[in-house]
Amino acid sequence: PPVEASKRRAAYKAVEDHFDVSYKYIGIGSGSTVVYVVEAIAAKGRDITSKMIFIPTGDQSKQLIIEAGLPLGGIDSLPPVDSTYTKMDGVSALEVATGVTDLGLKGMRQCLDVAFDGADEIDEDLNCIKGGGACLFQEKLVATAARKFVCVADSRKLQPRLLTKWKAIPIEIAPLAAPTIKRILITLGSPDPVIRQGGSAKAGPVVTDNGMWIMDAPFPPLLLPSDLKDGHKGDGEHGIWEVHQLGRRLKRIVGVLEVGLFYGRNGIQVANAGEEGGGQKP
Ligand code: DER
Repeated sequence: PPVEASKRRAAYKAVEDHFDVSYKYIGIGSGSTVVYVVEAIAAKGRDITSKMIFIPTGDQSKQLIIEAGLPLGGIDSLPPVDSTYTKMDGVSALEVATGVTDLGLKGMRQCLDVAFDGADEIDEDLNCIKGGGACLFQEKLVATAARKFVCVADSRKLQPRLLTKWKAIPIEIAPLAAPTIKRILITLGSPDPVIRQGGSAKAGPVVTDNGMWIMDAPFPPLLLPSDLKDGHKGDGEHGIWEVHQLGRRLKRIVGVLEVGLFYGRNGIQVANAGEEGGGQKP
C-alpha cells in the first residue's frame, strides 16, 4: 500500500543520511515506521552491525532488534562516563530543545550516536507528538541520551501545528495519580482527558512497559514560539497553549512520568529564554 511504501522510503533515506558505519550505540524507537529503519540497518550486513549495540525503547523495540539479529543493549547498561571525559563538544539537539542544558547538565555525556524513532504528528518546528504506541517514556529517555534524534515519518504526520489531526497528548502517569491528574488537566483546559483502555487487547487500562498508565489529554492546536508575536501569550488562557509552555507545565504535575511532546528546532529559544544560547543549533 502507498503509505507503507512512503514509510519505507522515509526510513531508508533516514538511514542513508544519518547512519554511519563508525557508530557504536544506536537507539531504536517504537511503532511501525521504525521497522523499516531496522530493516535498512540490518541490510548493511553483520560485519558492520555486529560491532554496534542497539538500544531499545520498549518491549516491541527490543523484539524488533532481536528478530533482526542485531546486538541488543539497554539504556540502563551503557558504559559509565569515562573519567577522561571533559567538555562535551556539542549537546544533542533534543537535549538542547528539551532545555536540559538550562539545568546545567551541559556536560552530560551523550551515550548514543543516534536515535531513530517515529512520531504521531510533527509541526513546522519539528516538534512531535509521540506516545501513540504508549512507549513515550523510554523513547524520550533514549532520544535525549543521543547526539542526534532522527524522527522518521511519512507525510501524513506533518501538520502546521500539533493537535491538528492527532487530537490528544499522550502522558505516561502513575496509576494512583490518575484522578488528581485528570482534574488538573481539566483546569489547564483539556476538555476530556481519558485513561487509555486496552479495548479488545486487554480489559481495563493499557499498562506500559514501565507499569504505568497513559492519559490522553486533548487540547486545542498548540502554538509555536513564532505565533506568540501576534499577541498570543500561549499560557493556557482560554485553553490555548504554546507547545513548550504546555510541555513544561504538564511535566510538573505530580504523578506524571513523561509527556508525549518532543521538541524540535526553536526549542532552545523558549526553553532557555533569556539565557545565553546553550549548545549547537538543533
Ligand atoms: O508511539 C510513538 O511515539 C511511536 O513512535 C509511534 O506512534 C509512531 O508510530 P508509527 O510509526 O507506527 O506511525
